[in-house]
Amino acid sequence: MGTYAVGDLQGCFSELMQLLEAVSFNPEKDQLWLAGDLVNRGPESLEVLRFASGMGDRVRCVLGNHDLHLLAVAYSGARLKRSDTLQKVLDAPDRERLLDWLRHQPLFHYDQKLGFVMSHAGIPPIWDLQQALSYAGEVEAVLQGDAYRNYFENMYGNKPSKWSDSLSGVDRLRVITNYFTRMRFCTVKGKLDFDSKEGLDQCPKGYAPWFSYPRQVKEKIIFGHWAALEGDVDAHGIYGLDTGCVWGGRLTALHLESGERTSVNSLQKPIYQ
Ligand SMILES: [Mn+2]
Repeated sequence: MGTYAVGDLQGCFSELMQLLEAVSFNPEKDQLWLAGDLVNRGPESLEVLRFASGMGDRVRCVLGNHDLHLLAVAYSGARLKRSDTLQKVLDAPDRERLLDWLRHQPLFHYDQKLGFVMSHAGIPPIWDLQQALSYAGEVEAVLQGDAYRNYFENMYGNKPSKWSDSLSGVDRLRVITNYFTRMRFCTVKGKLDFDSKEGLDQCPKGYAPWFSYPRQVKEKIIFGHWAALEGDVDAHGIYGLDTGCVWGGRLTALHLESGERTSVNSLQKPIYQ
């Protein structure tokens, strides 16, 4: 039995099938972890959602910013952007079942036995494991409860940019969501930067990648979200798995038990050379 964690799919269903074949994935015995951003920008978001939701407990998935965007479009007044490729999901006859499955996925996954945690963007250095679990749980409870439409109406925004335990209501839920799904650079005190999406050479002054600080979570950490890193994270026990498949890069799986990585080439057109 093996556990394979795969980075941002963003609708790259064909590449996922090739990758699962490349690692000889056995759906009877193996488990597939998906680091979020299952949908959007790529061509086959609908196929990804049908596949992942049909896998039952063979799939462990965390929500990414694009997954939340899909839900916000479906459940609140959020509009599709020009670069979104979500219409097929929104028009699908099984849309309610798929969106309901997505809304019930967590922001944070912890496997005590394997000693791994996973979230889409990472974990801010200011939180320990219990805090990460508890804060993710606050958002998950709202997402899975009756007030989820209100959550999506208030989800977007960059403020507050820093955690404080005294935050409450929609501000508290928004900043927790931003840490788990949008974080790249932050300060030592956890203040988030939302301007830079590029590589480490574009780091704003006074900030650093979240994973470069001494951390309180001792488990190994899996994240996606940051394609510009190309999977290259120079921090012990931290695994960046977004290798930019939707941008013409690769789709990457990490075998958790051995640490071995396997990649397949993207079938998408490269957008930059
Ligand atoms: Mn993302």
